[in-house]
Amino acid sequence: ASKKADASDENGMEAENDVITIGFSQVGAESDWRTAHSESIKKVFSEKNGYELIFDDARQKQENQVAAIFSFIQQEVDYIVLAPVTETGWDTVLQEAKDAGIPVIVVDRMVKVSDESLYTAWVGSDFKLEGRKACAWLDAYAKAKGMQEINIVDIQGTYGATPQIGRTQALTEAVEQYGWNLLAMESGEFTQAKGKEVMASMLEQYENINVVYCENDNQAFGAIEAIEDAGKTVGPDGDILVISFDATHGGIVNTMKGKIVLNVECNPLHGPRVEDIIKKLEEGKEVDKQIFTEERMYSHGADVPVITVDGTDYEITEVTQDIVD
Ligand code: GZL
Ligand code: ZN
Repeated sequence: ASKKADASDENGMEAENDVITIGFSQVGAESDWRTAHSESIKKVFSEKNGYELIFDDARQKQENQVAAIFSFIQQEVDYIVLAPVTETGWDTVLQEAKDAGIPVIVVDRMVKVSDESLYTAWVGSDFKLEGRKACAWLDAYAKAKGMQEINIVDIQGTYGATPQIGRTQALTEAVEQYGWNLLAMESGEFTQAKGKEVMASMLEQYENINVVYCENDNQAFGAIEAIEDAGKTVGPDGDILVISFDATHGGIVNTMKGKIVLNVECNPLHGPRVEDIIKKLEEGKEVDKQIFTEERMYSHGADVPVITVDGTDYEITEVTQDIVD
């Protein structure tokens, strides 16, 4: 435990079960998904649960995350939890944590390091599978609705973030496989404002867009605003179909309304999984290096109730009012 957390009980004895101090370096607060993610960690690592959480919001800048981790090392925290903004550039600071004997648990996006022992475990999603599920659904949906052609644009997430890499790769492979027209790809940095800006510029360049692949809900919210500002409509009976990821509350509400036709869940509730890892480490037990979270799909309407990716079936839940409540 860090020095200041080494509180001793009233008669001066060393408190037998020390508070466990966690340094958490969070990407930022760029999206609703990120807010839910932070809440999940804060809820689990509360004082009443026997933890001291030091939370740092890096405002999507890697240098702020590196500084936070160095500070956690100085404070001699027991564990470091890192939600890396992008995959590369972590070797030096993670080597410092390793030299200080502080286990690092990576959550959400992945780190690309020269030595895998620089982190103890990773909890997150299979982002490429998320993208492949979305594309398999779109192919089935287009066939069910008799769509003659797919003229699609990709509003990408933060370049170099694992979800951006995975979701984009799934789309580019699907474009080849299904013969779609990929008109443009550009990053909306996972934010609503940038997503709106990117959508508006794409609409100026292409008048035949009929599908927008948004790599998170906040970008989808921005894209919907831009599409409607341009006098076009979204939805199954509109000009443009919007596909999104995260399945946040706002994303689900928009899916119920049909403004989003498919929403692929990206589960933000990593708190319990991280606590499970820390408890095992405290007991000196082995932990899995990678833990993937289970994720569902939500659609407007029930045109495509199930899809298959790599021989596995994935059911799609139609969003009706009772799902939203
Ligand atoms: C995915 C996460 C992404 C979300 C976005 O696990 O890294 O970052 O999809 C968030 O909403 O900004
Ligand atoms: Zn409808």
